[in-house]
Amino acid sequence: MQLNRETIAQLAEHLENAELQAHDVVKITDAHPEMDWDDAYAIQEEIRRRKIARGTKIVGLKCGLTSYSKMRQMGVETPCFGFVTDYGCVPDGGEVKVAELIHPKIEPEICFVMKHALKGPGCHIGAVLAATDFIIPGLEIIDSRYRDFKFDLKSVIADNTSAARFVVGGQPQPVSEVDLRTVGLVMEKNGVPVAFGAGAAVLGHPAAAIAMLANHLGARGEEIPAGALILSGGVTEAVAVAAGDHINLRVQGMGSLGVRFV
Ligand code: OOG
Ligand code: MG
Repeated sequence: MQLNRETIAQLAEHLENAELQAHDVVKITDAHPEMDWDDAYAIQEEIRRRKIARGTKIVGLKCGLTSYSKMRQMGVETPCFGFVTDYGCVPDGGEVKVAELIHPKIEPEICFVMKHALKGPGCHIGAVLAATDFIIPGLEIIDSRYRDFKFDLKSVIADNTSAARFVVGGQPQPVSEVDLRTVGLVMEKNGVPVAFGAGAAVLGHPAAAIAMLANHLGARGEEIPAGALILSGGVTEAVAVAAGDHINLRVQGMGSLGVRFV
């Protein structure tokens, strides 16, 4: 750790205020170039603590930057992990108010719901599949608090990996019913297909993202709890959205889900 407790608390407040007031900020590594990975996750942890203290419920975990499309789009090379909240959960077919966000983008994801807890180190896709209750399609609405969505990995980790809103829906399936590498998906914006992908875009197999999360938490003495919902990461590049847009996601053998921006 390079930053002291006061700086971590101050940066968490700064980033969370930007989220709650929907205004952008410059990336925090500009003023704190010395900050390290532990500082970045400590700031995210402090944002989480602030939310829980205010009565917010943490309803799931997320993996980010797990596909090469996303890594290339954002100019980073390593996955990152964050959390999703009760107020971020939008029902299938529901509305997202763009006035509450800065510059939202949307991306298709495969979500896992765990039957058993999972603890690294040494977690692999076999352990993930054995511990999974079911998988379900999802859409994540990301909204980096950084100006023009420009950041480095430490800044985005501190900013809870741009988490803003998410939708799960469609047809849940047991992992035995789906080839998670070849499962295809199409995301449509206002009826026009705009992004296409297959599960293998996420680290070769989306369960590999969940294994990485378990190993990341294990190194910190934590685990993925039984029952957890986990977003495994955007399969394609994220697509910018504005008021009036409607997004629909179709996932092979797993139905479809949608969301409207107002
Ligand atoms: C970081 C969040 C990435 C994903 O699924 O890759 C993410 C960002 O691109 O702003 O949620
Ligand atoms: Mg995502």
